[in-house]
Amino acid sequence: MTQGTSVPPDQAADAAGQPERTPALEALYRTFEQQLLIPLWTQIGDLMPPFPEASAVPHRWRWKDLLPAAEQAGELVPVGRGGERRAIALANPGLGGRPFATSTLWAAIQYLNPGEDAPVHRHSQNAFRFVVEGEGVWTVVNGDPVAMRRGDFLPQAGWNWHGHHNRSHHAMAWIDGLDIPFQHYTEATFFEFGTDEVETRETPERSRSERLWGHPGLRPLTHLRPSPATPLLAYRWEYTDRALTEQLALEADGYRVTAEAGHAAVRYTNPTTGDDVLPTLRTEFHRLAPDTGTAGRREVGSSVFQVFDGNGRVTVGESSWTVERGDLFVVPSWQPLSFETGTGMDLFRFTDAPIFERLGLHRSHQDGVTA
Ligand code: 1HN
Repeated sequence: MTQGTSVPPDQAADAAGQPERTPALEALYRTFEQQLLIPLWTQIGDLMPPFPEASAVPHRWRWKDLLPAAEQAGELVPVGRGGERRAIALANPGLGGRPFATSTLWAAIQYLNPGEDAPVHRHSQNAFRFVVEGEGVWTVVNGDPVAMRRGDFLPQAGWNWHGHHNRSHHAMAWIDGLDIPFQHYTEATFFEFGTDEVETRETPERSRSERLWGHPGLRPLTHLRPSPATPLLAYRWEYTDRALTEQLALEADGYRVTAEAGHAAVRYTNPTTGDDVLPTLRTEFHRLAPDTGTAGRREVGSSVFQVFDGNGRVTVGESSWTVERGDLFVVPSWQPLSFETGTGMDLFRFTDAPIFERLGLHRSHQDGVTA
C-alpha cells in the first residue's frame, strides 16, 4: 500500500510543491516548531491520502492458541472487583501494543470457571457476546438472566448493568466485542461499579427480554417507541441457522435471495427500528456453501470475523490464511476481503459500519461491480 507523502521540513526543498530552502525559510520552520505550529504543505499527503490507509493490519488469531491461554488464565487469575473480567484482548500488531483489534473495535476471549461470578458494572461502551462453543453461563442484564449457548449472539447496549454467573460444572469461554477504541479516541467513556455479585443466580431457559421481544414480526403494543439499541438480549442459534438454511434452500429452488451464489447472510437487527442492534456496532452471520469463492470487497471501517464452523481460506489485503472453527481475523479499513471455502464456512462478523453510515462516510467497492 502506498504511504502518504509526509515531507519533514529538513527534506522539504527536494519535494514537489515545496519552497526553496533558504536561511529565512529555515528560521521560519524553527519559529513554527517553537510555537507548536505545523505547516500543512509538508503534511498534506499524510493527512489526506487518496484512500484510507489503516494503521491496523490484517491479522489472524487461532482458537487453538487462544483457548489454552484463556484456560491457563482460568487457573492463575481470579475474577473479581477491580479487574472485572477475565477477558484477554486481541492486540492488532499495527496499533502500538494497545488492546485494540482494529482502530475502532475491541475483541476478547473471556473465560469463567464453574461457580464464578463476574461482578456487576456498567459502561458507556456498547458490547456483545458471541458463543462459539459451550454453555453454562448466564449474563444478567439489569437483573434479567440470559442463557449463553453455542451460536447465540447476545447484545449488550451501553449503560446497562451487567454481570455473569456460571452455575454449571464446567468452565465456559466466549468472545466479547465492544466499541472501546472508538469511545476511547473520541473521549466519550463512562464507567460505574455495581454489586460484587450478580443480582440473581437464577438459570431460566428464556430471559424476560426474549419472552417479551423474541417473537418474529410481533411487537408488544406497550413498547411501540423506537429505541436506539435492541431490547432483545439473545438472538438464538436455532433462528440464525434456520434463516441461513432457508436462504440456501430457496436459492437451490431457483429464487435469487442470497448475497451472491452460495453465500447466505443475515444481519442482527433492532426489532424497534429494523436497524443495527447497537448504535455503533453492526453484527452479521454469513454462511458460504462448500467450494464457494467470493468476489473481493472493501469498505470504509473495519471488521472482526470469527469462524463458527467449517474451514477455508481468507485473503485480506496482502495476507492470506487458512481458517477453521473459532479462529478470529481482522479486516482493517479499505483492505480487500475474499473467501474460498473448503467444506463450507459459517462466519460471525462485527463491524463499525453504523458509525460511518450515519456520518455519511461509508463507501464500499466490490471487484467486478461498478459502484
Ligand atoms: C466488559 O464489561 C465485559 O461485561 C467484557 O463481560 C469485556 C472489556 C473492557 C471493559 C469492560 C463483560 C470488557 C468489559
